[in-house]
Amino acid sequence: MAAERTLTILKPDCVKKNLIGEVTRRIQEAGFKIVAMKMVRLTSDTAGGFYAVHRERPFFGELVEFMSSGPCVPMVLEKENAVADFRTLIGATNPAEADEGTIRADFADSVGENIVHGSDSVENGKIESAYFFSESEVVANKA
Ligand code: YYY
Ligand code: MG
Repeated sequence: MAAERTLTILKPDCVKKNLIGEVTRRIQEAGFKIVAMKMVRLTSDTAGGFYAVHRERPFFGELVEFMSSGPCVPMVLEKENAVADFRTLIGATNPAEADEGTIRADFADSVGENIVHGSDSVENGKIESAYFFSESEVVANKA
């Protein structure tokens, strides 16, 4: 059976701080295989569509503005228990509450600008991966 997959986005703050390499290194060191990856600049519409579930939340406008403020790097990651293990690797949404040594605790400035996205369920991981990648862009990585 194929290992579980999750969708991450290295957010615009991660790219601006030149942390693509360091965050990707941590992801790979934790055992995740990258099976799709690209750099994109989201528009307000594509950022808003991705976070549509948060449409009614007070932070939605700022979130859309931030996510479309510069390029970002979505990736599909594969690993056993990928969804939960990735959430553990990145830490809590608010970096002030994130466990020591997590990506958000180490690099994020605020709850709004928190370096990385991680899917919250296997089902949402599939939906979010399809938001960025066609089937032919997701490759087997058996290295
Ligand atoms: O899944 P995760 O990113 O950890 O948090 P969500 O609750 O799904 O919120 C998505 C996104 O929205 C979060 O990464 C930053 C932003 N946000 C915010 O700006 N302020 C909040 N109080 C909650 C979330
Ligand atoms: Mg979420």
